[in-house]
Amino acid sequence: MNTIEGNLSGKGRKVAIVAARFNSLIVERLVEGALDALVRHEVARDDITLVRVPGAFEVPVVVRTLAQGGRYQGVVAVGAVIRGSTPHFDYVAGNCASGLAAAMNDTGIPVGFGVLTVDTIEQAIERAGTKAGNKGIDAAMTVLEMMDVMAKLQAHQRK
Ligand code: INI
Repeated sequence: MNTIEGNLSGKGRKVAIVAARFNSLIVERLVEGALDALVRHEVARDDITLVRVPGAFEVPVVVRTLAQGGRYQGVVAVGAVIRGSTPHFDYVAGNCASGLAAAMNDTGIPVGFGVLTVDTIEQAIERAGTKAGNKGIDAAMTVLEMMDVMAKLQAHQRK
């Protein structure tokens, strides 16, 4: 039986981080977490590119462009969508989540979903480096593992 699974080393891989500026107090912690996880798993700093966009609604188009470009083996998306009193949250969070899934599924490039979709600022803080961890780290770790899975799958198909 063959088992294919990913290791967490990012050595030799190029990764982009796409970050929304909206709710920057939270998002900067997610960017730091993603960057720290990538560097501690051997992605060279020169092989990491950070792209900033206005809000979570704009993240998917940039992620898709990067994923299609052929330079990056993985993309980490970070942002924070916090529910207000109008349906705006649902449109922003919905487009962001479905757009990121579509970008990954259509291109075959792993996309880390480090975009918080929460009801309160307290919930966002909890997930940005306090009691519920840091979702930027989690998204980067997922991308590290998936980049290796995809590389191994491609090698396996050629055998
Ligand atoms: N963008 C976010 O990243 N988070 C939010 O919580 C948010 N809210 O609540 O409005 C938000 N809105 C901006 C949106 O992403 C777009 O930048 C804007 O609508 C312009 O297209």
